[in-house]
Amino acid sequence: MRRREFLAAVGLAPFALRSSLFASRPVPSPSQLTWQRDELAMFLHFGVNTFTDREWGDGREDPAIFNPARLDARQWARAARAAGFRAMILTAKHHDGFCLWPTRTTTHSVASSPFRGGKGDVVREFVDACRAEGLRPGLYLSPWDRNASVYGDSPRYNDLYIEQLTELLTRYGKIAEVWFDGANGEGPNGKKQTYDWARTWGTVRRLQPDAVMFSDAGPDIRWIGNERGAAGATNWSTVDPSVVPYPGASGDAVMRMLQQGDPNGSVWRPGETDVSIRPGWFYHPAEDPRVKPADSLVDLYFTSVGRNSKLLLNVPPTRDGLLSDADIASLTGMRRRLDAQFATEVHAGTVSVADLREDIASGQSVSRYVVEGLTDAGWKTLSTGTTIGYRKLDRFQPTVVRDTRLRILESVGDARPTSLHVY
Ligand code: FUL
Repeated sequence: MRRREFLAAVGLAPFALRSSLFASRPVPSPSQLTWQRDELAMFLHFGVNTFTDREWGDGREDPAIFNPARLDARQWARAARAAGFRAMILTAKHHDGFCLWPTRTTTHSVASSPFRGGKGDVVREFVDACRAEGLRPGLYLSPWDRNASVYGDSPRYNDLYIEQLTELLTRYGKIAEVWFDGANGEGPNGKKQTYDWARTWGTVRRLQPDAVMFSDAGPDIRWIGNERGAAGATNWSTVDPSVVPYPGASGDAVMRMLQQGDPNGSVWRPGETDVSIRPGWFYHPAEDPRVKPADSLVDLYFTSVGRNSKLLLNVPPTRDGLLSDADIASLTGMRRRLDAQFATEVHAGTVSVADLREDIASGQSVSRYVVEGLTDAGWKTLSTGTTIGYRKLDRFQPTVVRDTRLRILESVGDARPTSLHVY
């Protein structure tokens, strides 16, 4: 079908009157736009859990077990790039507290391990590999730390955490994304740790002003609300920040806000969809037969990128320090299928996928639309939906058409040019 640029012409008259009310609708920052356009980021869970075969270490692991003898971060980055990923995020520290870089804050790190004779730095190798392959590096620093003796002694642990963050954000050049979860436990003193998120976020802004920060509560990127790989079918990039006040907040309203955003939200905070290629986040040999096949990865692409989100797909390195052949085969298959799917726009013939895009640089507005195809029996509905945003991908019954069109039925604020391509 012909490429269609839809101006605010179709069925939008009532909204034109209201447009001045929405003159200050939120728009993405340049960093948020770059983040979204990357579409695919690879998550790498790696650390002592890789060697103990656990998902959550308890902090008592002996650093001597960390010995990825064949570690090659370039292999991770090459596989990511070949599969169309544009960024990677590494667990610099997970809940067990083991640091993948030689930190001054604790001896519980690679410096106490046999890796590279105690002189290794996985974070360094990771960022170097990202840069060599043209990928943007990101880091996950778990706030929950089951090794730190001062965890639970809130001000002291917060100082330590800021020191670790400062090391990560000052030693390794530009970091594109800093990833925070809300995991929160008690320290050895039996007290629950109180995090200082304002200080944490302020530190990132000061040291890496172009980085985006991810957490349930942003401030730049929000969690999508599940680890199954599915953004809401309705998914606004704007949110009401008061509904999710801090990372780890729970409840129905929180989950709804994470999944769907809010059309009248005051803040631009698009959703990131994190999911693992395997059942667990860390590598476990027993899960080798359970690597998601290429078709499932394509499905995940449709339910994340295709729902105005970004896919953060976890592919965990093995004990050797390499991505496994099975994982790479699935990634390669996914790329082949996606390339084939979107290789040739169909102008007349059999169509089964609609690719819709709003120009989000100036915000998000479409709230209801229909895609129609001209068949021998006249115009027929191919797909209907609510939000579009950066990208909406609809799969439908293969249909023979002579033409297609997009009709925007409702929008919030000014409707903007929205494109339709069919495949
Ligand atoms: C969660 C963690 O508890 C999991 O282990 C994993 O890292 C996931 C991505 O985030 O908060």
